Amino acid sequence: MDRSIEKLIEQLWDSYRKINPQADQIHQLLSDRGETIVNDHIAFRTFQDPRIGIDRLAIPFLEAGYQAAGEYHFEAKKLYARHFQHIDPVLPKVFISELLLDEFSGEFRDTIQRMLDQLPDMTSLTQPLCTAGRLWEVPYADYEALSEQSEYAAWMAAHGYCANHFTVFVNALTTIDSLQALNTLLVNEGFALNQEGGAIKGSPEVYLEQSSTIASVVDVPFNDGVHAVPGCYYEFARRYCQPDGTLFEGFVAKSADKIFESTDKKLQN
Ligand code: OOG
Ligand code: NI
Repeated sequence: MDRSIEKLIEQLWDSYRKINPQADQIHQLLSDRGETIVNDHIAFRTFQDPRIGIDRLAIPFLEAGYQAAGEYHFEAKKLYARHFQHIDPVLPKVFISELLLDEFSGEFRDTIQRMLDQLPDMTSLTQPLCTAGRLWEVPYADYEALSEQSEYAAWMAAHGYCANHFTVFVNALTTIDSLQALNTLLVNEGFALNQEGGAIKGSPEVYLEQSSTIASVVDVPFNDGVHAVPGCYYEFARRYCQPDGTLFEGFVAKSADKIFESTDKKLQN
């Protein structure tokens, strides 16, 4: 197998754990029980633009042999997403979404445009886009204005390119036999879960159950100083076999719609 993809994933994990302390804490909690954590998927966010869209973010994964699989539409949130998977089951799936800029107008669109105008010449970018961090400067007032119409846009404005979340593959746990049991353990240990639409999104009938923490708050530099905003979260997924006996490898739009809200300000206490 191409080792550079494993290096990239390690690098993404290293940056992610630095801004989401929940990741290490949950790993510790599970490894203290003797568990080995398997990562189900990694997620990235972006804006729909030829320079930085899904196709661009997917490049290192496609080069490593990943293939495009499902696609998902989120009308109310004005998002489109695709997932990519590799025949080597050791490699996590990759879920990439993009904000449909054409569906916005006026001040909102102008604010995003001011960020995109600062993009470097993307052909000169020496690292994969998914590790590039934030490629623009932004005033906190713009972050706040964006969040009124799209929490996703505000999150992108603040953080740019990094893994938005990693995901524990619950099927691979040996001491915890359901997502409900894992959720109970996490809540008892003091982790706050995203309760939008119920802590567990999905069901065995759609072959996927998911839950997630509420994003950790991080200090982010804006033009006018540092502000604390929601950063990254941790997700937990349990997959079920389909009638043909194969494990469901896709995502469920109705559930994903609520998982996106793990970074919403409204969930912060
Ligand atoms: C992605 C939310 C959806 C899933 O597994 O359904 C998702 C995001 O928050 O960027 O990760
Ligand atoms: Ni996810």
